[in-house]
Amino acid sequence: RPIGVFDSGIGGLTVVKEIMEVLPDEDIIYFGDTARVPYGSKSKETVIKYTFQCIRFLLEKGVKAIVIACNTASAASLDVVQQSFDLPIVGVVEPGAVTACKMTKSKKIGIIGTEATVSSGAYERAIYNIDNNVKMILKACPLFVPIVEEGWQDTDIARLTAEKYLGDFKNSDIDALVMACTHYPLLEKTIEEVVGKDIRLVNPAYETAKVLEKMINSNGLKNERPHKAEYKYYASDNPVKFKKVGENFLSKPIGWVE
Ligand code: DGN
Repeated sequence: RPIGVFDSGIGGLTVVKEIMEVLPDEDIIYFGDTARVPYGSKSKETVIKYTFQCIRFLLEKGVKAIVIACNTASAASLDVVQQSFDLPIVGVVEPGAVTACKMTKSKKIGIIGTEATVSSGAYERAIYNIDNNVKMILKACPLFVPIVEEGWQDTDIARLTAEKYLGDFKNSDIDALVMACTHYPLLEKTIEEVVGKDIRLVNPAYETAKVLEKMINSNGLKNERPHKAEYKYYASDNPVKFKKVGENFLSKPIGWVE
């Protein structure tokens, strides 16, 4: 049975990319809620409602585990959905927090994400659970999402926007910066140019894939039959754009989108 992954849109494919590397024998069904993106500016109640709907959609497709690739949806709803469904569900917040806590020496971490992620308090809670001596600076960077969706991540517009949002990080003593939004890994180069190489960028996607691996192993859900993994993609709107932009996120062709 496949692993189900969903996101508010296309961005979660940065997480799928890592899952494909870490778990090459697993089939994946991806759902991008492109009709209702962005989640980042919506209320917690609405994001929870959408998350339930995305999970039910994936359950109908027969998935054995679910990854909430969207930071906004993970931050708003992971606890609630884990209590409501009887299958392993992995979010991206805790893996991001774990990686950042491992990386920081100064015990000061920056976190950038959507408005909803930043105001949810989910990252503060996750990091305090690991190490309550860590200080955090959080900053919402909402314009990064449309910039990446336009494919403008390596342009002057991206650089100027990053300078405006992240200028303060340059003179702070943070040494790890969590890219707590699915789209930001595509801006990695630009962000690094702006904040400098002394600040290490944390992409929660890799650790998320490792957590998923552990979860499916410990639940006896690993696919033991080596085969060519199958990937299926569903989008709630505009599959043509999904395919075009998605191939950029995934750095490989997307065969089929429904
Ligand atoms: N996928 C969202 C996130 O990771 O927070 C970003 C896109 C959005 O809904 N704004």
